[in-house]
Amino acid sequence: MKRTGMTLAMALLLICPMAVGACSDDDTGNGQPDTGLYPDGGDLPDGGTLPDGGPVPDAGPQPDGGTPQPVPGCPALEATTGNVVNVATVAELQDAVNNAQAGDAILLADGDYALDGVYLWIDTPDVELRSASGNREAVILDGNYQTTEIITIAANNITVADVTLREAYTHPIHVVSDGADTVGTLIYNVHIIDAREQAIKINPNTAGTYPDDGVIACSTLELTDTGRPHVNPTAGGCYTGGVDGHQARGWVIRDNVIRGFWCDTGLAEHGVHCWRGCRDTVVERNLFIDNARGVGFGMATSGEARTFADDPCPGVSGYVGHYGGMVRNNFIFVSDPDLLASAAGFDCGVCFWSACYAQAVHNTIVSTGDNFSSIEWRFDTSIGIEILNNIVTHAIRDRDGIGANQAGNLTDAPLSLFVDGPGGDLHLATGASAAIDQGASVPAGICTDDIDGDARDSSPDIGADEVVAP
Ligand SMILES: [Ca+2]
Ligand SMILES: [Ca+2]
Repeated sequence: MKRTGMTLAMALLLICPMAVGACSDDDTGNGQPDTGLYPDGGDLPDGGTLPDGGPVPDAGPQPDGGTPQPVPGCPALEATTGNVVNVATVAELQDAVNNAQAGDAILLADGDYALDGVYLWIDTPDVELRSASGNREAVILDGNYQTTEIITIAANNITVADVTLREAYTHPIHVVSDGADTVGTLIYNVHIIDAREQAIKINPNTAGTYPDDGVIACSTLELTDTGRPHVNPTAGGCYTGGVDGHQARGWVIRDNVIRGFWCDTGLAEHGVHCWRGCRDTVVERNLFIDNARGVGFGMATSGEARTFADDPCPGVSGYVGHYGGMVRNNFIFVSDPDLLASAAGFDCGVCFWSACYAQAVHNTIVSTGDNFSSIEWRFDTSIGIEILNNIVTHAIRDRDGIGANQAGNLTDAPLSLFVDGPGGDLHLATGASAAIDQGASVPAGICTDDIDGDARDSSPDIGADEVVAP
């Protein structure tokens, strides 16, 4: 294991005008409204011992932020039909949120809003909070590491869209169920930069109520080299991550860019992590770049977790971290030499830890250096797992000998199979005959298109990209 000192200052090109994500726990007691004790997920367990992978291969030219990817599922959000409340100052914004009526659309004028401790607690249902221009980069809500949670969503059918959130002391967005279930959250075309903890956290605030059926789409969640030294060093040194969901059911996390969640010391939470009894999470068409861990379903083997009366995983009892769920058509890419040289390195791409009946289908997972597992599953509750048609540069690991339905996967794939393997364009190269048309048949309906929205043909290509004839 290696450590480095300072990270390189790398130019950050925003890949597409969209992204956000994360869920976890904290109890900072810093003067924001009493949200109760968020369930403590405990210290994040060690991701396992990294094997000695020998020298890191030459990654070639370093990416300048990755290659822009088309995002077919991200049209501009429709104009609001709500009752428009225009705001142009922090005071107006705070007043509009605190006095919101159901059906309000709070539209922010372009500008930089220095919150400096001001927070937005939305507990009225059917409220939109979005920029008037639709240009997320033109409306910046900046916590300056003084505001803990910039936006707390504690009511049904809340939309947050077309804005940038910077420098939250804890979570830029926190979705909670506060005395009742919170459903219908939409986080769309939001840019989250440099949270001190997880970028989007989802968890119950009151026992027996849950934050369910939300969507995080077309957003960018990122931790930059500038923000990384500000990460909360508790829980092993790197208490951050993208989306951190606890006990949440039915979330869809799609078409996002999630990048940079790692620390020199400690193991960051995943780019998307749902655990402690989450269910039916769908993670698709996302671009994960330079995260210590990509997607995690489950984590622990004991503790407080949500259970379901309808027995969603026959044959499993006791603590379960995640029920069902699909990880499909994602690119997961690591090339940052500083991440690769960090204490934790690139741990796992898709990580099912106490995740019953989870599916990883048609993902492309590439590291230009080491990677403990491209895909792994562990703990005896991880039954019924399906690993189908993934193309990965490293290993697929059944860590506890549980077994899984595996078909059509290509491991130890060379970078030459991709349009620009070292640079992160993970579309299949012309002539990638080891992958093109080489996938197994998958059950009808579980993966009918690819990361570009291209239809899968009758001979599916391995990985997230289906090559379509011009
Ligand atoms: Ca094909
Ligand atoms: Ca394609």
